[in-house]
Amino acid sequence: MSDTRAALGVGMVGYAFMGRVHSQAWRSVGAFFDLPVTPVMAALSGRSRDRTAAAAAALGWAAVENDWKDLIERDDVAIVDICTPGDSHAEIAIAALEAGKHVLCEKPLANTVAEAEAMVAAAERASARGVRSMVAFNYRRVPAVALARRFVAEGRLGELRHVRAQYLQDWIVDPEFPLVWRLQKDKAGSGALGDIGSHIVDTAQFVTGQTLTGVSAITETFVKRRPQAEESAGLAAGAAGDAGPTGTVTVDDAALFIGRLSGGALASFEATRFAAGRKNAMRIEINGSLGSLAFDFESMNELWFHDHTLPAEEAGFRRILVTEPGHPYAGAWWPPGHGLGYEHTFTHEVKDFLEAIGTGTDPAPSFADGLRVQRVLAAVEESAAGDSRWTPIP
Ligand code: SOE
Repeated sequence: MSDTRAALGVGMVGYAFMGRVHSQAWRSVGAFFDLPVTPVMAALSGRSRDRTAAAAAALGWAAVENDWKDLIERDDVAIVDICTPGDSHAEIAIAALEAGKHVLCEKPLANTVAEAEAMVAAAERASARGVRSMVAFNYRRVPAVALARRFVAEGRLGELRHVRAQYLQDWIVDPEFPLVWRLQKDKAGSGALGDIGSHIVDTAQFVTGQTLTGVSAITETFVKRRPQAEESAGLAAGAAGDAGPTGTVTVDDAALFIGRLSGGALASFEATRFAAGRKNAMRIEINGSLGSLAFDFESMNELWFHDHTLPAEEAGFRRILVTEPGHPYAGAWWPPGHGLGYEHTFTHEVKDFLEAIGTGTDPAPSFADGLRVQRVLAAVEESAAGDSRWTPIP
């Protein structure tokens, strides 16, 4: 049977970790979800001609561009997927939106609030013309996290009192780990705060339906200098004035902050790349007047629920295996108990993005949601720089 759905060409910028996992999502989404439009992997853009060609062949992209400006001008590209470091998000997203292309942009939305505000303005202008945009907070698309939001929205937890969120990694505990772009402020905008702290801020706001109204924060850079990385040696020398074998780490290694949510709950956040032994432990626990929820991405198919309305003798956290057909996204995949992984959250992300495009609606999280997270990140940095004083979030 011929496919009568509109085919939408995708052009992706960047082919490192995020480019690879987004490619997996574009390749798989049509096989598992019934979509109003069909994505076609039209072109991949990267600065190195040879490495981009090799990545395109490996990841399934039909053509190659070596300048994103050429990519967004292609007639066979209707969607631009931005998988680059944060310092190029604003420039590429605004140009793509103004060229009438739908935009999916990796998190955090930008490296500054000003950039994020400009992106939101461009997104609102584009939306008026039917051009859609979304920021890639993929953890919203973990079935267990989406189920947690459903439980909170249904009132199963009652009045929310506490949100306790952590994002724990350990990939730079070794002081000899090189000075890669994620450790340089002019490329990444911030360190653990923006890279992984942005995820737990968005997840906390997504699950609770509330927004942070103020924070008090501390940050630390444990390892101040690192060996130059091949990718950044030139940049570090230029940007940080570092010549020679080592360069200055210009971002936070860890950020800890407390906050108050708009519904009155108290929140605590910890984002660190120095939690030795924790590989990708994105965790959230929510305590309410009627019960609690707990999630750990390292056991991503499980959601723990404590129903406080039960008699104490039979209450307690019970494990929900979030693999039933009635659970968010899970029914599209395998029979109960078989489970999903990190990559599936990106397939869910592009599925929701394509559905929004196909039905003429604005997807979530929007660039405005991304700006809201950016304002929290900026308040954390302002508080940490100012003796951790309480810093309201506009
Ligand atoms: C950091 O190492 C990182 O790759 C983040 O950039 C991603 O957003 C997160 O999903 C996994 O960890």
